[in-house]
Amino acid sequence: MDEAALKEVRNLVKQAKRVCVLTGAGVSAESGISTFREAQDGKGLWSEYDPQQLASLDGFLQDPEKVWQWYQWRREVNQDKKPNPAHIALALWQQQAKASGEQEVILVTQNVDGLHQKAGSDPNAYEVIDIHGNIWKNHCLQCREQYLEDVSGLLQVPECKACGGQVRPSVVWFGEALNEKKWQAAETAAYCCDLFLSIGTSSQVYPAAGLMMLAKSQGAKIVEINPEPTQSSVVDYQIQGFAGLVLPSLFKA
Ligand code: BJW
Ligand code: ZN
Repeated sequence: MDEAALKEVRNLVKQAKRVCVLTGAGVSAESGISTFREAQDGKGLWSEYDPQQLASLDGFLQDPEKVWQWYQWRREVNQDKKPNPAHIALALWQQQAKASGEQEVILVTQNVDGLHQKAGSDPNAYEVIDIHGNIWKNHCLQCREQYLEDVSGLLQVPECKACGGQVRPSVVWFGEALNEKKWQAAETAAYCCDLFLSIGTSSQVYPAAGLMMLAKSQGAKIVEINPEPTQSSVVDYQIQGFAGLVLPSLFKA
């Protein structure tokens, strides 16, 4: 870890008034959840399938059962996973910032695993904005009604109670628009912040990857935390390391 950069970022963290944190799959890697790119590189079960094809409306329409079972398998693998020191450090930071009233820390996550929420980041207060949805929820493809039945172990696509349509996981697939309210809140957080932290994301998937540029255009300082830094030209401070190690050390007094 670059101690000099860490020291400078520690100061930025102390001084910032409005912070926007964007997290990606790398933040959950230390909880044992494989990242999207790892899955794409063929690690683990289902490796013969392309996640980019499975995580799409076309993929679902072509073979709903296959896509449904892929999500059921991921839910099963992820059900016992727990927040790691990165999730916990961020939740504590948010809580302390709120209590002090001196900082606003808004967390925008691309992760659908719900681990930020489990760590205590509060979705009701819009302190965590899950722009790609939540893998633990389902809704009807046709009428969008939420499906509240327990689906554990179910290998067939359930039918909507209201209209008989096909039930799908409440995540945002490729080619689908993000929830407008959530996306607006995320854009506002990026636009208004003076410090933007990009943690554990490859910054390849839009529109999330554009938030960093939006923050930069308004003069925010940009910090990236990733063991494999991206080549983004807008980053001011790159901290090469694992989120679960870097974040707790960032908030040390
Ligand atoms: C660590 C670590 C450790 C490891 N600590 N770090 C502009 C240009 C080009 C294309 C587009 C564009 N705008 C839109 C598009 C198309 C598309 C897109 O971006 N495609 C790209 C592939 C090019 N975007 C969309 O389709 C979006 N929709 C859209 O734009 O709609 C327009 C529209 C408007 C109006 C009407 C209709 C349509 C939707 C995107 C939805 C993304 N969904 C997914 C799946 C969610 C459900 C599921 O999980 O199954 O979200 S895709 C997948 O990628 C998932 C992730 O949230 C997302 C981002 O991935 P992330 O988090 O960055 O993970 P990785 O794996 O890529 O990276 C992990 C990183 O962690 C690595 O860098 C590691 O080094 C690091 N790491 N260990 C810290 N311990
Ligand atoms: Zn329905």
